[in-house]
Amino acid sequence: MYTPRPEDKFTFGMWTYSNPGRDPFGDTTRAVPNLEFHCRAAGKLAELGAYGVNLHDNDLVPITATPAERDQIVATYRKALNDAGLKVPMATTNMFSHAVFKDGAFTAADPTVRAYALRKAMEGIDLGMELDAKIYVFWGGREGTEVDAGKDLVESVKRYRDAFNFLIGYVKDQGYNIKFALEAKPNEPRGQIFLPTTGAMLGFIQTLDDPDFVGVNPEFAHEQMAGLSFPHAVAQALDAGKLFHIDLNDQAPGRYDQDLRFASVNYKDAFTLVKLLEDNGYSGSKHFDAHAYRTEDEEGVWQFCAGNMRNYLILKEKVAQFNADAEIQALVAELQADVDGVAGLMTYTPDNASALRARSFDIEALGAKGRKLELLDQLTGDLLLGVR
Ligand code: DIG
Ligand code: MN
Ligand code: MN
Repeated sequence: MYTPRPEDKFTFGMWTYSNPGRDPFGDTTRAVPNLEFHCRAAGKLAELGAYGVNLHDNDLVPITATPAERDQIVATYRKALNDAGLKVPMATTNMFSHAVFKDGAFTAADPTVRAYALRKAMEGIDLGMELDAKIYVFWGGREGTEVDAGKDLVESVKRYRDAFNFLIGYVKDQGYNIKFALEAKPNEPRGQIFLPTTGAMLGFIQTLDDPDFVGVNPEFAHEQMAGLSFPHAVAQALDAGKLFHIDLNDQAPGRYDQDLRFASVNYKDAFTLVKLLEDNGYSGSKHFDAHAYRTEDEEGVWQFCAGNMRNYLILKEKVAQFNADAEIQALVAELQADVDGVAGLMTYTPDNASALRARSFDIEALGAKGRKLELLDQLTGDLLLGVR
């Protein structure tokens, strides 16, 4: 039971399983990763049942590498992936580690930094294509401010848009089969990060020259950091046909970005999220953008990787149980029932408008009707806690 298989499409970023445990108050607690470790890790992840590995350009190729060194590294890693049978479904550019990006990349006030960011993104996209990635994520970790007076806030949105319009043009001219997914975060590492939520990203995408080319990559921790509901953000992305990728993890409210193991904190939100993905036939990667506790050794890291996938599969079974539970389903149906036959009146036609204006509503009776949500929530909790 709960054994992950490649067809589950579970993926891990190279930066997740190889996180060396450094934090703002302490040094590494695990080995700093090198190419040999990543090649070995490919086999280990395949053994655990993962489908693929995602990467930033510099997770694999150091920013200082020569073209010859780059080609050698890519060839070595491709062999390890092929031997392990792992895919690279998603790639992305690191535009947040090097000091050059300390005040942003696409929205940096310095135009030379913006120009360099475009070149680096084109090279990152080339690398992603070489590894047969289908989704290219953009997380603007440094795109923001501590001092709002330092940037024209409207011009910054325009610069962001110009960058994506440029890179979409590049991808089309190259004939690449890849789509973009934008990942929001409200803050950290910047005091304020531009386009802070998935909702903001969905609005921004509509201002691009080719909105169909771009979707979103919502992350559980990032919506929760903003005090928002991750399932609600994902539901809006699904409705818009824009859920191109997803970063799964967990997060305690009101904390820095903890990137905890999926469903290790918010079981009910994680259940709701898995129900959304499964009920709506989400077929993309289920990417765990998380890392093991700083306390763990390498064995603990593999237990962390296995735990992410195990938790998803346990909740997937709970969703099937919820959907098959006669009492729960009867209650859910009852709560949505169109007892007065008004559903057909709520698509605009002049007749429907007249019918609604002519109709009498007993709002006192409507307001007095119990919604049975205590019962539904208890039944759901019973199911999640394994007593139903
Ligand atoms: C952080 O949540 C970001 C970076 O790790 C990466 O750019 C992106 C891809 O999952 N998530
Ligand atoms: Mn995160
Ligand atoms: Mn992420």
